[in-house]
Amino acid sequence: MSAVASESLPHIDVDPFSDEMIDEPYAMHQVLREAGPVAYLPRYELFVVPRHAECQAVLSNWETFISSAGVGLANFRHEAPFRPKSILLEADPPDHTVVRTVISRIMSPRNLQRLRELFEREAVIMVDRALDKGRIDGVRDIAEHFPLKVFPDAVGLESEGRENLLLYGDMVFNALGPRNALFERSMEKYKPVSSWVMDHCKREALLPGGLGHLIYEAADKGEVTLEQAAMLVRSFLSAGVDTTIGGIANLLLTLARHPAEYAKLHANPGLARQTFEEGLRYESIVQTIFRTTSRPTEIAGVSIPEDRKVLTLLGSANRDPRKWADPDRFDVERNPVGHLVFGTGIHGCVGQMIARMEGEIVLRTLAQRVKEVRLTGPHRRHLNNSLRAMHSLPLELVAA
Ligand code: OVM
Repeated sequence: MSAVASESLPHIDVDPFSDEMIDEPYAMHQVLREAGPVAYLPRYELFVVPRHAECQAVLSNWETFISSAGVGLANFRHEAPFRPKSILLEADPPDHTVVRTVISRIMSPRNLQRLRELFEREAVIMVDRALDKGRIDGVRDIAEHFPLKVFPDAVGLESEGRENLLLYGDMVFNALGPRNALFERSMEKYKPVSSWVMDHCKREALLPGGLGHLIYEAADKGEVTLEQAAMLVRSFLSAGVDTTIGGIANLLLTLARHPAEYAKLHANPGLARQTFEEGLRYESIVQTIFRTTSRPTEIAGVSIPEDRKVLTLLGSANRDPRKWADPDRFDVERNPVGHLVFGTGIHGCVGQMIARMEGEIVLRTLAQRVKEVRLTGPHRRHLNNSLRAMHSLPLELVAA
């Protein structure tokens, strides 16, 4: 190892997966960022990367920081995966490349553009209904309502039973953390609906014309096998629901807490896209993702042995003062390009275009029709090992 690889490694006794830290992680992020470019958590034998530059470097180096040993705390070289591995998320090249190419094409801007009008129509219906009510739960009436309607519609899922997807996503994202009580509880809740979820990955369950069917058409052409096609639909159902819901919920809370920023958006709905990005940076819906070292390496001069888990702390990177001026300020006029909430590199979120389209449309529709977003009581977070999610958000919407 070179001489620079002698940077000290601070040991920090903190549990990022405790209820308290999940509920309010930002003080812990600061401690970790100030401790150094890499910190060590003895309780999990885990290397943590809390700053933006190193998170980006780790996620960009798929050869050293691999995904096939799992992208959660569990190391699949030594522990059985909690479900059959995702062929997209928990894979490395060359296997990953084949399925990523297929799914990227299906999620292409041209395919997604066809969905835009449908999404816009649903957003108007939803916001007008919320305005009629006046007082709403921002989680139930907007953040959950919209993605649970438009995304399964886009995939080609029947309407009945879609709320089962919430339980699946919650379990899958909890499973990226330790086997703590949060994980166990979400697994118990998910079990009764597991056969529903797996059945709806099958071709017969999917309506023609949807993104799910396009995956099976790729199988017909021999680009993937039928088993792989079902697994890729499973990836849609794993990654595409709780994430967008939480992103929108976080943004509603943030806007309600920053009325002056909301006023800017209301005055200029063209800021919707940028505001969605800033909201994602400010409260990262995905807080944590892991890699595993395939060889001895170093990060910013800190040595890391082979076969070790490395946690990229996305929520912390997105508030790293080394990257962002005044990072704890929510600023709709900021240019937040470079935030890491979708990851980066070869595993960068393949659904980010559809997620952005959902967020932008919801936000623009609100900006056009709603003058004020007021908090009418305390919000409650939904605790999850890797998602910064919301349980309830009492709001009053004032018509423009
Ligand atoms: C998957 C998947 C992909 C991205 C995120 C995710 C844990 C799952 O392929 O199942 O959430």
